[in-house]
Amino acid sequence: MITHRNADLDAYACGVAVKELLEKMGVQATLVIPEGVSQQVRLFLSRNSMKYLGGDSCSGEGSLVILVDVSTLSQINELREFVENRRVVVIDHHEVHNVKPDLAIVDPLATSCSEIAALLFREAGFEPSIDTAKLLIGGIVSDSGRLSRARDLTFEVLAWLLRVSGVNYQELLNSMVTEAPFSERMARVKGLLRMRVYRIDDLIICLSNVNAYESSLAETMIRAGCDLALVASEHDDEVRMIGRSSRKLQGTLSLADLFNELAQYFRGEGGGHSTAAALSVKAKVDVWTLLLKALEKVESILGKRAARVTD
Ligand SMILES: [Mn+2]
Repeated sequence: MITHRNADLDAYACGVAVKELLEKMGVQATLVIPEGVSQQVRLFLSRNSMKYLGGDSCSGEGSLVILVDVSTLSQINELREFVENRRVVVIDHHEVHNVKPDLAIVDPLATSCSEIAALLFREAGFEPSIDTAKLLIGGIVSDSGRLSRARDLTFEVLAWLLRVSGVNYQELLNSMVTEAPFSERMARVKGLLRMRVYRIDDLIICLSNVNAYESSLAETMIRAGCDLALVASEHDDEVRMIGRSSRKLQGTLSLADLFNELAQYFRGEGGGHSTAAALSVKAKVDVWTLLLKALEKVESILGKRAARVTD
């Protein structure tokens, strides 16, 4: 059984659960995780005192390969060859892309691969071990955006997992809290100190610069109440800017358009989505020149002048 490389909690949980289910049914299974698990999984395992159950290479034996949470073969690196000569089962909540399985257990409406694995357990009439239940709950919670993308079946299967395992949900959630590293928190705080704020009617537009953790800062600015957060940064031979916007700007200002225009103006490369975009300029441009030019473009798109906010 193989997960995508650098498995996240959902992929790892799903892999462990399917392995356990197969073993309960009398089938031998090995879990292979290309490049090991992510930092998130390592933290989860150590906080819950769990053993890591993955390996990183396939023995030549197994006749059947199960891919869990793998949507394209490029996610499993050099194991592609191993997979190509064997019968393949796919268990996933993504629509399958370039994998041609002999059997697909794919449910794009499921929040996570873990949700599918938990449903398989329940349908097969088996109960997962406590550790596996913890992993599955963690996988569902993390891949569903803390249940914001849950469907009714998600709650049903979560309730079932909690009941059969006796896991304490609050304690489990606490074990998933992560704190940003010192350097990231410091970058955000410095970025907030340097922030220049403008308003156009009831829109709050915020500009700042940091040289690392730009998106972390931009997201912090949006959470603090900015409708538009533009963060510029200087790197070796380029200047970059990223933008994030609040829901309120949707339909009024597309960051993809704004950043395209700025890319043309500064002869850089830019683009993105309507609420998140990035620009890279390979020239010595002052970060504030870039930010204030962006503000000017925003004023012209909205057809109004921005007023600087000071205390
Ligand atoms: Mn997933």
